[in-house]
Amino acid sequence: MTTYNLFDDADDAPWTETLAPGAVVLRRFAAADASALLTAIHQLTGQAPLRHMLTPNGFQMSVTMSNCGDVGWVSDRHGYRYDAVDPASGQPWPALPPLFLTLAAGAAAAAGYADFVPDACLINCYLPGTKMSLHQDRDERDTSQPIVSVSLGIPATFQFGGARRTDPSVKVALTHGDVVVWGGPTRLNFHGVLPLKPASHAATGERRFNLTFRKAR
Ligand code: MD6
Ligand code: FE
Repeated sequence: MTTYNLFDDADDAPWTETLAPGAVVLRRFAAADASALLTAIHQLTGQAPLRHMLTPNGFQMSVTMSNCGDVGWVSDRHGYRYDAVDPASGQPWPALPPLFLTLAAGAAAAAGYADFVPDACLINCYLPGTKMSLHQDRDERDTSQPIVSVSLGIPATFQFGGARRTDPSVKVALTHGDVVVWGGPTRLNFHGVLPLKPASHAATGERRFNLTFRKAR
């Protein structure tokens, strides 16, 4: 099993890779904030615990999820939606920490999307073997705004396709501190995460966290 050290991924200055017009990977963009982000994730998921949501078909997702922000992304037998309340507790989701807002706005600006003000952050936790099937992010009211997606911990292979499920896709390895910004002509492209390989990272153990920031409302 590969073990990733704290600074394996943080030595280089950030650089940008283009996936498609409108979609970029900002390599290591969040590396300097990683430990503060993980502290915040620990605190947020203490208030609104990570849980397996159900798909509308009744299958349990392999990735565990929580949210912070004005609204959170929820999936259950009724479908997918944004809800101001955590259905597990009946309480509002925790607020977006200021660091999350500045990081998301900074990443969006670096990708060419000015004035990004997210109102929702989905927190995903992957263990080795878990995955996210090919999907579109289309539950947000305002698809003129990009999505900012932060990867922390063990690596994952991100699959990025086209506007149709059957379009060819490219695979991109995402590691600790990488940020994907997704918008414009690719905002509704299909994408997913392949099953994670067993690995360990000094900052997260055998886990990958992904934060996806959206303007949902
Ligand atoms: C993940 N990400 O990286 C899952 N969606 O764990 C997503 O589903 C995603 O990274 C929209 C835009 C960027 C993403
Ligand atoms: Fe997505």
